[in-house]
Amino acid sequence: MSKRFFGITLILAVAILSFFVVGLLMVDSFIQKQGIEEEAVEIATSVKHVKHAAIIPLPLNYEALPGNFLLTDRTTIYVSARDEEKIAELRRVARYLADCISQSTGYLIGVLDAKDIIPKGSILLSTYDAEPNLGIEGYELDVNEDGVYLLAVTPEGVFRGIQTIRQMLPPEIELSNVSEGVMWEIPCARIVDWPTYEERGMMLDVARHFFNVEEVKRVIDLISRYKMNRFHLHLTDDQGWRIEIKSWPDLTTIGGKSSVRNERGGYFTQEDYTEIVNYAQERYITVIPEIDMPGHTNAALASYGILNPDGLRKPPYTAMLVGFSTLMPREEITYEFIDDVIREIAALTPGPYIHIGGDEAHSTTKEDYDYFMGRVYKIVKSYGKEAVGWGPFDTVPGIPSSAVLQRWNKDKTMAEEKGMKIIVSHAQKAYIDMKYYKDSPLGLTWAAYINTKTAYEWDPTDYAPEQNILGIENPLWSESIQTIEELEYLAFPRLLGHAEIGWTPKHMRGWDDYSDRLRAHEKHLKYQGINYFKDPIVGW
Ligand code: TNX
Repeated sequence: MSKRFFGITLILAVAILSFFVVGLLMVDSFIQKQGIEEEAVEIATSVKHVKHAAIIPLPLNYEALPGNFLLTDRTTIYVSARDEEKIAELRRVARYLADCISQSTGYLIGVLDAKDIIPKGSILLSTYDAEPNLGIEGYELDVNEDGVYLLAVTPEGVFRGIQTIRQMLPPEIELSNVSEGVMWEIPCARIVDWPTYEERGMMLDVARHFFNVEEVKRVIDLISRYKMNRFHLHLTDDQGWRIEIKSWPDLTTIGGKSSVRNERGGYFTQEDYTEIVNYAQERYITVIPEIDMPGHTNAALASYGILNPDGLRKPPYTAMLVGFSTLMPREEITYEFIDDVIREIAALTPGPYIHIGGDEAHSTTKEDYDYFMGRVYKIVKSYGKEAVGWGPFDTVPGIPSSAVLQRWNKDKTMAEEKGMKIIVSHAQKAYIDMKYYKDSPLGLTWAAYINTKTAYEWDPTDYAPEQNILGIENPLWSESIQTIEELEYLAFPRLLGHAEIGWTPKHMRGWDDYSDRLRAHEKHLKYQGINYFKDPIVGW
């Protein structure tokens, strides 16, 4: 073989080899590229693009605009207000939003005071120059591609607006751990929103079965998500006394032990109660404590013999039927006792109300009932609070127009005549301790079966004249529930409908639209870890 031939062969061989190598590399890179593309397709399909927001309660004005705001790890929350006090409060509210965002996005969101112009991609929370007609809880929310601007008259209004923002984000925002691969978009929109009724609340009965501080905090947190602003704690009943009264310690050492079927007793120390009140206050929720009297008092009568006609303690009561017990309306010791209880509770309660019960006092004559409620009313006033009571407390001559009636049935009433304010809690619609359907595993049935649609399709004006209505409240009595999961099963999703009835004007509400939004909101419920009832009527 000549040298030359060998040279050519070598060149050819190298050329062929290189051709193969390059070819192989190309194929490989093609495969790799395809892999990347496949991956990209995968990411793209897992990326959540929010097209429209399903907000509950429905905002008063919602104008959808093209585009999205994208939340990133560079997003900062700015606050601005006229005075230092409001700025400090807004910083706290901003921190709350930042924490909500951080836990699911993994972004460390900073909070800064706004100076002049804020950078693109930021969120601004401001009480600067808001329209006064937004009221205490109203807000204006502008979302565009450059930023999110939330404006309100008060930090409370900003807090309510933040709940709207959270619902506009992808549902993964609700998760308590970091979620990868989500585009944290908020659809561009302009919202101007405020509530129809001043009070929108929930009542939790901790007397029939006890719920502890952590569980109660969770409930408060959940109701705040739907812009509720009142939390009524039913603290005492025949089956249990749940609030420490330092001057009458046996109320909790004895009365705190029992519960329905003795399944779950317990009580709040005054420190516990204060922790609950503060937690609620941070969410702009007013706690309304209830001491139910003169009936529903067996737990007190079981704690102190001195409150009974024969001087002997009653046995604890663990069954469910009520209406048999009564404090002694004509004995001064009763009022000394009540004075102590109301004084201690009033001192722990920053809100303006104390609920004094007054329902189902079947063992008290009407004359005694009137005398009793009139005196208790004066005690409440003497500690600077206003009284709320269940019907028929409004029929008592000594109850003036400034007191508030909580109306739960259609019994004869004097509230309208007196010009009293009314909280509407009609048992056949608003009692979320009722079963959804005949075969529901939890709940009572005496008032009605209330499915999600029935719970939604009513209006406060069906039960009281518009000018008297202060708001609405959902009582959750706890005879049939003992755990937070059971509590959530009865409360959700019905509570969302009530939140909307209290917030959104009647003419804007309709089941078809609401159930569409509820379906779209389902993942938000799921990712909040709520044990909601998958009511078939919603179309789930
Ligand atoms: C009625 S309505 C009650 C409560 C019960 C509830 C059960 C009213 C003010 N009182 O004592 O727990 O029904 O649904």
